[in-house]
Amino acid sequence: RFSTAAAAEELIIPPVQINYTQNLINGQFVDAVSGKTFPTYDPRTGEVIAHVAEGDAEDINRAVAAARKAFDEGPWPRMTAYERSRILLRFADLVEKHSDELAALETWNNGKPYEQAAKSELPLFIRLFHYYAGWADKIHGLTVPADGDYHVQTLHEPIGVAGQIIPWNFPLVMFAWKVGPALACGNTIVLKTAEQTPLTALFVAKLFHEAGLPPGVLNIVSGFGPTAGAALASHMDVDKLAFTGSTDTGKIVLELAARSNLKPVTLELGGKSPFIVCEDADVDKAVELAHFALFFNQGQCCCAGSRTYVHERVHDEFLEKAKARAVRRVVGDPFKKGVEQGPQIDTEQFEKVLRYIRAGIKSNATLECGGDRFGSKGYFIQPTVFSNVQDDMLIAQDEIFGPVQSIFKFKDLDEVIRRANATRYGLAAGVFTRNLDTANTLTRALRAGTVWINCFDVFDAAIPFGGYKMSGIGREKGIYSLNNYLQVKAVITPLKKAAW
Ligand code: TXE
Repeated sequence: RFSTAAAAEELIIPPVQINYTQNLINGQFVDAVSGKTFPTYDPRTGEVIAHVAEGDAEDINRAVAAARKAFDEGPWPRMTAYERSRILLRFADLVEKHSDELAALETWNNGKPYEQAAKSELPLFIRLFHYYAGWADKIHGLTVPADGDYHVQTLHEPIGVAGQIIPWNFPLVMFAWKVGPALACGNTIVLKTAEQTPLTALFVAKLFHEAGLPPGVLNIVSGFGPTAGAALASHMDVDKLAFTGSTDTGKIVLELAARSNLKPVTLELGGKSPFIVCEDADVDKAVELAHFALFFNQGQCCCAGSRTYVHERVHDEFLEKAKARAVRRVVGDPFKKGVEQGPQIDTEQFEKVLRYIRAGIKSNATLECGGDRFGSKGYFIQPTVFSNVQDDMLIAQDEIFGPVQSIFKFKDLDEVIRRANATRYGLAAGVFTRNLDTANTLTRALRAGTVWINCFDVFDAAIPFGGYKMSGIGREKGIYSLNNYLQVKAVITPLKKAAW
């Protein structure tokens, strides 16, 4: 049980217990077939908080068989869309009831500030399920005015068994982006959580069954990528794959999908998003937004504004203030009130970020502040700012995925457009200006799936999200996500008595 009474005044921890550590297959919590478990950690300390069933290919086989049966024979795709919608809404209500515990568990296993989990991610999770519950009974085909004497219609049918692989940076939100639309369309699911953060998905999946979800519709397997993840991506009985994670792993799962049964794949991958501060910007506001765009969630966001381009006229003032803001950033126990930044997720990510910081120093970018670990235990890193960053440096090209802001100087719009687009990624971009023409010019020119103008990280359920170039394939959220989980069937009937 996780409740430190002595520190209770300082910490805002609702008591939470880890009740679910087994795989959830066909509505039952079960051990891994191999009997194996793996540890999951508290990133504040690196201590083990639970041992979780370690699913591999055999567990995936069982989960897919359950999902297949639930799809082919079970009530879920056959019940009315309204009934499905009601179950999604009941689930959202149950999550709301357990919000504090879920936010605490999310923070405990992931390290993100509790206030962020509780005030922003849980409400967004609930909103996503309300949104997709609303779609469930509004999915329908068309009548098509084809040539000839035919009545032509399209049926929009669920695609079947969806395989979903999610990362650790937003365990609950990623669950909602994937599960919400798939269930609204009447599919069944096998979801593999990230090995770093298996706990909250199991908790909410339990709540789904309390809400009346039939067994086998949503199966959750914890485990590692090359075993459980690869088995799911290459399974012959999985009809669709949705993946969020690194670009390198995205390539692997796309290949596995192609080599097995050619299942369609949506990919939401890495990024190196530009955040462009124009010459007319209110510098104080630009500094705050650019800071948020990069440092939010310990810098562990696929869309992080990790290349801050600042116009030369405001550059020096911006730099001083950006550095001061980073120095002021409150790092510490994510359960403490007012803490803005918790630890990185695990030792690999912690080491990776520190390696990039060393690479930045070596390539002669100027280290303005930070640059090292924070404290002596856990995976905390000091908020770090580099200036004099050049486009060809490693820190300017690779996704660092940590609290490291890189500041670049530019002279004019054509130049910044060219430089902002000179990346293999194309997930998002931020633009900070008061000039409408500048905003319009940049919006049209930037090759990115999302452009935030004078805002950043606005993640409404209805707004589509996804990447250009090597940031991914397809869109999630909004109406766009429904197409990922539907098949279109064309039905043609002669109007006149045909000569058959
Ligand atoms: O990602 P992986 P990792 C980026 C970020 C980070 C880097 C590495 O730059 O530093 O990726 O993180 C599963 N077959 N992002 O190693 O490997 C894995 O188990 C099938 C960006 O955590 O992509 C997990 O569930 N599945 C990102 C998921 O893929 C496999 C979020 C993501 O892990 C697999 C996370 C395989 N062979 C990291 N190998 C974003 N877009 O938000 C791994 N997995």
